[in-house]
Amino acid sequence: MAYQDLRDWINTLEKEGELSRVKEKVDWDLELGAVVQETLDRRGPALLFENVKDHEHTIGRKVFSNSVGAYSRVALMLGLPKDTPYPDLIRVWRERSAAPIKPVIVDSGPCKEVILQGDDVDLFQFPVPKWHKLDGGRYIGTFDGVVTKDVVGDWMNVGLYRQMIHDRSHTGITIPTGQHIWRHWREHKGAGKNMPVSIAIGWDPVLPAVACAPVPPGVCEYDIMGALRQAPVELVKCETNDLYVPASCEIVLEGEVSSDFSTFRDEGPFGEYTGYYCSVPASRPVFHVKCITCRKDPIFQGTQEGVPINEDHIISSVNHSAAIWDLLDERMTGVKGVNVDKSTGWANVYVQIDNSYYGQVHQVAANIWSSGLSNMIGKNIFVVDEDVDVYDLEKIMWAFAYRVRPSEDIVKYPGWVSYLDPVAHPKDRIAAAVNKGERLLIDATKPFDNPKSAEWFGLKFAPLAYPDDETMEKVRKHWKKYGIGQR
Ligand SMILES: Cc1cc2nc3c(=O)[nH]c(=O)nc-3n(C[C@H](O)[C@H](O)[C@H](O)COP(=O)(O)O)c2cc1C
Ligand SMILES: [Mn+2]
Repeated sequence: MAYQDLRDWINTLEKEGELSRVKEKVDWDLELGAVVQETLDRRGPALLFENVKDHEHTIGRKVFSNSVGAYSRVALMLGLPKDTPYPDLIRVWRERSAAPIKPVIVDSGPCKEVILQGDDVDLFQFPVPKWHKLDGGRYIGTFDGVVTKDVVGDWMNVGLYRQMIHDRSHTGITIPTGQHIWRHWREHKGAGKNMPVSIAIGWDPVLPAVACAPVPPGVCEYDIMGALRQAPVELVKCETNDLYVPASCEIVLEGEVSSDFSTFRDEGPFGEYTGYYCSVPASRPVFHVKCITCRKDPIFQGTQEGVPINEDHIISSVNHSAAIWDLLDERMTGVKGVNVDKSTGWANVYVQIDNSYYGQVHQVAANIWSSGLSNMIGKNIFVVDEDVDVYDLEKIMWAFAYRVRPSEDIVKYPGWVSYLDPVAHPKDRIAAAVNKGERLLIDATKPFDNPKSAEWFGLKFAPLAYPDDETMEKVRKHWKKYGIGQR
């Protein structure tokens, strides 16, 4: 059964032993971010901060974070047993998102319990953390859904784009080239219009999980959220624009982004998913908040980005692996597993193939690098055989150690890397959404064209020094009789 709202999700986490309530007073200014970081580093639970300094009497008093920072919680998000393995999460994500479920519109909902307009609009009514010391300000948009439409109004998009508070009613927002919000913004600019924007914070955990997922252009993320939760999203119309948000979400910010460059203000820097500060403060678009609606005693949700492995790396390893696998299946055959690596902030992608035709390895890299997804994903691509567990980094290193002949199997590809990748020095910055840099294909499969060798028992590659299947099968079947333990 789908989660009704953030509170339903928090209750479930608590029942499952996946939540800690922090009753101690915590400062929004750096302390809260550090507590979240330490919890992430300890692979700890989701956190509900109930007592945030300076916010004892504001409209919003609580902060929720580390929602899906463990695969056990991603499994719960999908209504699966907590111990569902990571590869199964990817499989379920792919299967469900292939059958979108359209949202339904309802008349009203809890997100309208409190409505602030005009001079009452005040973003400081919410306990928004300053996450890291070098951040340019308090970041209100870190794990939410930013809703926009194209000019015609046919395509509603929900993406996760960071926002920094400038003042009571303005945030700085990033609209990088190529992102779907950028397409909408460019259309509005072309039509000489400001772009309406609404931001939904705190709902079923699928909201940020899908907002940060690579959903194809033209597809509304609410349809995919419906598919993942196996129930349509109930949407309500915003007060001041034609955008729609989940009726039971905690907080909604409504307003618009101007297309006039003279309205831009400095935004950033911000600790990024690569684990570094790579975006300098720059003149960026401004979101003018004209109306805030929220629930009574709303819970603000956010996340700590930065050095992996954080919540965003966990959830995106699932949704990015699903997207890359979909892309490869569309373009080639024989892909058996995809792992967009959480520990490298998705720079490394490990792909398992059946190694059934010459060129297959190179096609993996060419297909990923030819896609726009490669701006952030897959700087380094490792391809392995079916006998190497693509979800086990130690096995990948073993394949790298013994199946790679550097001059043939390591291919350098010149081109671009994410503009958030510190391999590009600021002096060499090209400004746009990407930077100059090199990519790497590491072919860690058994060489395809080896002749058979008598020394290798008539095989093309040295046989594995591992007990034969038949004996292992027998031993496993009768494991208990050895009295060694259950594993
Ligand atoms: C915590 C977090 C913050 C993010 N911030 C930004 C951002 O500021 N700008 C951006 O372009 N993408 C950001 N992303 C990545 C986008 O959410 C992702 O590219 C998504 O696919 C964008 O939606 P779209 O495909 O509809 O454009 C962020 C992702 C996460 C998990
Ligand atoms: Mn989109």
